[in-house]
Amino acid sequence: MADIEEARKHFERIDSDGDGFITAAEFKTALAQEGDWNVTESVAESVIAARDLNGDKLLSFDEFWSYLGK
Ligand SMILES: [Ca+2]
Ligand SMILES: [Ca+2]
Repeated sequence: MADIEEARKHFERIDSDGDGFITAAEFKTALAQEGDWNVTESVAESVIAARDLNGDKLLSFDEFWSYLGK
């Protein structure tokens, strides 16, 4: 079971400009920092799209949280 405080910290780490939404570019950068350099922008975009519930191409915390499975 996911912990919302941990999820929030993880979300904030990925959301590097702190606007409350994760873009494909931020996601790609975060994965690169974790050592996964194989993630391209188009891969990051498709990962975001798979979790993006309202179709704005951004991942809000609510969308991030529901992806984790609550
Ligand atoms: Ca952001
Ligand atoms: Ca969204």
